[in-house]
Amino acid sequence: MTDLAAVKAALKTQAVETPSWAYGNSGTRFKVFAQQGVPRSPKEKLDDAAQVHAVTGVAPTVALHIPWDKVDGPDGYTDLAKHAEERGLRLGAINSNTFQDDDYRLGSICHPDATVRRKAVDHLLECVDIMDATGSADLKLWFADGTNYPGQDDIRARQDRLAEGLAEVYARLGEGQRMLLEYKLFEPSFYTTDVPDWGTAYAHCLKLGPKAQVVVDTGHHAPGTNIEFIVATLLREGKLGGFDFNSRFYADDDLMVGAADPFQLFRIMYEVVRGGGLTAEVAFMLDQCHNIESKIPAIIRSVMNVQEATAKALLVDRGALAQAQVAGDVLGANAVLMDAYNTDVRPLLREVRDEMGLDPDPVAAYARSGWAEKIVAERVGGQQAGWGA
Ligand code: AOS
Ligand code: ZN
Ligand code: ZN
Repeated sequence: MTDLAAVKAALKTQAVETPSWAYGNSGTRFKVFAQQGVPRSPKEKLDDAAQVHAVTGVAPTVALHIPWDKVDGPDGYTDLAKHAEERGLRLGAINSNTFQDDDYRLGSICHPDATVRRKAVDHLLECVDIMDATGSADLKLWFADGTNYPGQDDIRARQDRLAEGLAEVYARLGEGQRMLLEYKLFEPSFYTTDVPDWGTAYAHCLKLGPKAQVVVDTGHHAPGTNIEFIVATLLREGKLGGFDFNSRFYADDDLMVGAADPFQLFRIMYEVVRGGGLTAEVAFMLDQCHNIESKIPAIIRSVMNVQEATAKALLVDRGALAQAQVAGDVLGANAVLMDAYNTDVRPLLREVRDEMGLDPDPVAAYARSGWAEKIVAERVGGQQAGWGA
């Protein structure tokens, strides 16, 4: 039997972090379809994120991306953090960018030229300075580094440069700060990627120390990869720092989490629950781009999709499951898991929201709020996010 009160309590405390770049215009390399009313500044991105938190109650932090969210002045970032706080938000992970400058054609911290490596590491160190100012706990690192052709560069030397650069940044981390290393199978490099998989990320994080952990972006694996196994393993080793949630049909599609494969999301969340990962130490971040759909409603829907998968995972009758597993009852064990997955948790989540003093239907609450009309009327010349530029 599952304890419904405990399930509800867990759902009320789960926090999903939304990415600043999802609020701006983004697209593919073919076309960016500009939407009206999108934010013109980092502060306006936070204003939109506050709407998502207001209707869901579980999206209190926002990930920033530097330089897309760069602000000027000595107090720029403390001021931004204050803006967030005034709206009931906090600033979340600081995402670095070592992929947009011409200098990075052959890589950033793995580049063969030490001058370029210096520039990349300096940027990462600057991101830690920003974390000090914003109160952010996490530095999220994703490297586009890699090669396109066999022989182009020395695979092992690139790993050495990576280790050296990461170590310098790791040494700069303060108390309560972490480094979250994200892996990605391919793109933009197509022959080798310097952090292509969880094993490489894990090996570097293990060497670096306890403040270095791995990020699992759900769109960064080969088709058919058993992501929940990776999650279970990383949690077991104390190395799961967080998720970049999104959905994929083909590659790094960055579609709404839970849209393409809600069953996979459930299986992932079950391993999170099973591994005790439903705590503040695992960051549940979204990493998505909303290219053709309305952005704020899509982000609200994504947060709800994470909640639904979490609710189902929490509903798994762990006692009955363990019994069936020990008895070797293959079909029985599978049935326990499927029973939870096939439960319609929407009434439960409506109850949870009602108990939190929220509208049980966040999408409808947002539509009624008038925010969408307000931003279209007030914001002219909205900003493009970095993606799809
Ligand atoms: C890139 O493919 C990665 O998913 C990154 O996590 C992310 O989208 C980017 O760094 C935005 O900050
Ligand atoms: Zn990502
Ligand atoms: Zn990605």
